[in-house]
Amino acid sequence: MIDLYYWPTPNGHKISIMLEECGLEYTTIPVDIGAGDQFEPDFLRICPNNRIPAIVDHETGISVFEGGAILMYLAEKCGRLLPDGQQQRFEVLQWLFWQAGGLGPMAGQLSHFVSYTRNPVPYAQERYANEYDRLLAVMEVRLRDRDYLAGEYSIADIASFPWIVPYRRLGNDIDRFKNLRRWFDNVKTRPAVRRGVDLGAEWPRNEARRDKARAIMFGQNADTVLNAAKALEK
Ligand SMILES: N[C@@H](CCC(=O)N[C@@H](CS)C(=O)NCC(=O)O)C(=O)O
Repeated sequence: MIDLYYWPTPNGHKISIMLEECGLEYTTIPVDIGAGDQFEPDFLRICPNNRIPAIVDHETGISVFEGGAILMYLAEKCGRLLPDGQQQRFEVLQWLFWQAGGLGPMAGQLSHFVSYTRNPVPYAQERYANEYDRLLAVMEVRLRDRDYLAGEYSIADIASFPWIVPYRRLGNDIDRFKNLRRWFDNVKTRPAVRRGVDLGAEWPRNEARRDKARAIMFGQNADTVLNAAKALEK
């Protein structure tokens, strides 16, 4: 049995989708990031980065944080969505790391400056909007002659999909990108993807707009981490 430490956000969806694709049994443990659950000692022992998602696999005793690492772990566990052959494996891994180091962080910052900042910063908004736009075009070109990022459907597609979902809110329009649109529609209609995205959809979703949540999520610095670590020592 796997424990999934989760909140219904794009990074959370990567793992709920993956668990559904693999058909693995799991228990969902909500980590309300707007209420500060990411600083609870039990969670920090698993994820010192105070960010969801994380998993604990009770069969092996292994815990993993960081979406990309969790996807690799689960793919190895279920023997699917990350091929064994070296060339195909690195086709997938390069796009997985592209998502983790590019699409995810850029879309995340864009989301912050579009939806959460109280003081609009046009330079920041434009900078991240342009970068998100550029990354969508990278996908568009890549998908010209293949159905999925690494040829076959893989953890690279699962990692990328949740950050394309909010394209409208992020001020983009993927109808401009015919191949990306086709890919998006194909991934979106997979039953496991639907189930993964639906997990916790009915939970409160506007946490970052509430004052308390804003202070918790957007007021973090080194002291936040050092103080939380002190509490762990007790
Ligand atoms: N690089 C991490 C990013 C995880 C992440 O940013 N998670 C957000 C939710 S989408 C979070 O837990 N935020 C809590 C906070 O900001 O305190 C991953 O891919 O797992």
